[in-house]
Amino acid sequence: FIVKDDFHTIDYLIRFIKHLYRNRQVKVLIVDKDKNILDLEKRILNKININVIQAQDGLEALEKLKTNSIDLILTDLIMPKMDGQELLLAVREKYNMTELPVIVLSSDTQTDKFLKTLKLGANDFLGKPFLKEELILRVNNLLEICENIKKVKRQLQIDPLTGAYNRMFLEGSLENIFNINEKKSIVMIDIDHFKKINDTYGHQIGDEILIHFVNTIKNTIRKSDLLIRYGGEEFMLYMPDTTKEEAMIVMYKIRKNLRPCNGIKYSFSAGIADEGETLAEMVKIADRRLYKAKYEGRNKIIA
Ligand code: GH3
Ligand code: MG
Ligand code: MG
Ligand code: MG
Repeated sequence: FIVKDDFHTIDYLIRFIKHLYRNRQVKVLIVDKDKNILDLEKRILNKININVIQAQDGLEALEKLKTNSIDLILTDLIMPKMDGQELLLAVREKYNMTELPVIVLSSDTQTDKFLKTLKLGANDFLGKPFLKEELILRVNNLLEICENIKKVKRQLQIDPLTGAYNRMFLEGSLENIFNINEKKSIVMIDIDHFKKINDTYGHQIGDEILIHFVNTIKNTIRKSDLLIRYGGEEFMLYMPDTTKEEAMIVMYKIRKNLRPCNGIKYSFSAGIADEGETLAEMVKIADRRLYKAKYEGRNKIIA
């Protein structure tokens, strides 16, 4: 981040930016009908360690978007087949301004069409001909801003105490991931007699147990399994491609791996479901089984 002006020359600044991208695999989709401009943009961006994918019109750009992971689009406005404005509109149907930033380039910067792109979802624009330094600085600024926003958004979905996902993740991202046609299991987990642990040892120890519990689970589950802190000492495990019999095996493994924390022994109860049409329905079924596990004396796993 640039906080004070100790970049004595613009060359020094460009070298600094180049250094920022050396190990980052950032990819920019450059779109222009003119092959010479594409090659010029490619040379400039490659020089600061940014990779490029080229396209000569909007349609080709959309094709390239399907098969490449793109961090930013730099597009001309006037092009055959599909122009920059149409490309922008198509991109904005799928990606918002921080998911996929777009810079529009044009030689006719005074036209309505060019100015309007800013309202249609272009993050920035640049007139042609441009200074290579200006292109670099604008691309870099935009990438930094979007990267920071994405970081904040990811952070908002994480429970700060335990590092598990939180309700915001559950209600936003997980509901989008949910696919009725795929096999999966949901496990509702609740620590037994947690109030008593708090009352006996204090809330700080209670907090440490929550962290210890999450770490134990995370060390046992697969990378694709998602652990969400559902409420105080209640957690939900989302296990893709898993039957409830398979989920049961994992839960027994967690129980076996659960060591005392600060010398304090504790246990959990769990309910597992692999049936239900919606996420809410699956949660309801798993919840019923969790209550049964509690009712039957705790430290039980029911599917
Ligand atoms: P059961 O076996 O029926 O689940 O009993 P329980 O005591 O675990 O359940 P109960 O719902 O009565 O109590 C849950 C407790 O969890 C009460 C609440 O103060 C505590 N708790 C919730 N969030 C936190 C937290 O972030 N830190 C700590 N230390 N305690 C928490
Ligand atoms: Mg309770
Ligand atoms: Mg409890
Ligand atoms: Mg509870």
